[in-house]
Amino acid sequence: MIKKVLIANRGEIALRVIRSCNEMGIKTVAVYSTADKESLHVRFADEAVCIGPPVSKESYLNIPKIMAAAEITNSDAIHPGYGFLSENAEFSKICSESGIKFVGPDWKMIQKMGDKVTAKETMKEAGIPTVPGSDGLLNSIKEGKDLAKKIGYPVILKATAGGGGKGMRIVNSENEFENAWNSAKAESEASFSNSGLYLEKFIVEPRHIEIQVMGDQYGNVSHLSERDCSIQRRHQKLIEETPSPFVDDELRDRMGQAAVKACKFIKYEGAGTIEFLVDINKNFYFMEMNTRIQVEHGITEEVTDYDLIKEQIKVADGVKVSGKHYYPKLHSIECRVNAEDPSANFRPSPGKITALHKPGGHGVRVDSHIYSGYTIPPNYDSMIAKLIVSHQSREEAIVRMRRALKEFIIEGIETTIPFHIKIMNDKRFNEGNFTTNFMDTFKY
Ligand code: MV4
Repeated sequence: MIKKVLIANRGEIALRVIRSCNEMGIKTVAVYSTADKESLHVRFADEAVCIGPPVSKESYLNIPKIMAAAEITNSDAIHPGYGFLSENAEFSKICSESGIKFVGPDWKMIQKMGDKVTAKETMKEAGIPTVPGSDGLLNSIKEGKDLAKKIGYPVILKATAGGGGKGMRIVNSENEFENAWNSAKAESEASFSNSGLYLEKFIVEPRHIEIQVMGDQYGNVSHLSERDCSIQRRHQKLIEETPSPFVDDELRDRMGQAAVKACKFIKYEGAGTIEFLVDINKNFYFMEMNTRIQVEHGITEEVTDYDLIKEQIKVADGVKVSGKHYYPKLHSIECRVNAEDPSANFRPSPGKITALHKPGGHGVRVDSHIYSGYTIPPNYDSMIAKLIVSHQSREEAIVRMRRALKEFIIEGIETTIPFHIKIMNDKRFNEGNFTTNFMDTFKY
């Protein structure tokens, strides 16, 4: 039985995990860097252990320090949150070898899905649609050019170790191929110490639509419908919503069934997300699988009334998943509030919050670790709050989001709130007429 969980993370997600543990009667252990001494996750956990200096490599990414903290506090399990060590196969392996339950899939699963070529091959075997492209890694420029000619330009080169757009190049014609190849290879090597590239047909103006899944230790899998994450900037999501304005009941069932089939094929345990690219004709293609809880999980919780963190911990403890599927009963939208200045190219804006008013009222959820007087350290991700609103219809949810954004007062730093207000008033956003290219033409 899991009685004590160590949370190997910080900020809002650490707080989020603590909240579910509290409701489950599970004790919590926070770990923190010296920059986070005054953080709420430290205050609200039952115990807290300092694991090092502000720089992540020496604290939140330092596996020996975290394992030591788990040992001295007698923790039964570690929840990794998102980012940091959440998709680190080595960490998951060390946890299991130390008799500490990693809340998430085993290390082999993390490794398999972390290598994009292996993940794609596996999904192909499972019968999930994938984008036409190379069979595994490309061995030479010539092989790439020949294949691109066969498939037809534009094509896209991707890093097998990639994610987040690193090592990725769109190639519009053969004369661009060599330069794209060389820069993608160099970037992959520099970022991941792995220069392996593969090639795909480039899907023009796709939507990024992902399916939330939950699998158990016995092969049962439930899906919890989709999230539309098409509104991104430089591969950072800005706004997510569910249901997607582009997904009808028929497409939802097809994508949900594909995601479940994929998870059953790989015997997936825990919370996961299957990311799809969806083209204008409603064809969908497997893109990546995330083997962690994601930032945007909250909107799914709001529309399905399902606590994903509680279920993650239950599954880690050997509890079964029902195998039934969950469909949106409401419409939910999330705006990520970042400590960034949208009028200065989203430049980070850390510092002290001198005054704060969080919005409230019916259908408003704010997941955040900030408080009045809190100083945002410059060392970590700039997301400081997730503003989530829900309502019966998309139209009403947008109205509610505008209202909540206007109520949200954060003084002392710049935030992305004014930018979100602008999007909530944008014609194309309101029509649900957007793809991953939305930000290319959006003028703030
Ligand atoms: C694509 C694509 C179009 N066609 N693959 C971006 C990050 C990485 N996860 C994969 N990405 C893309 N892959 C094919 N075959 C377009 C993108 C893409 C994108 C995807 C989702 C959300 C935002 C994006 C922004 C630019 C490109």
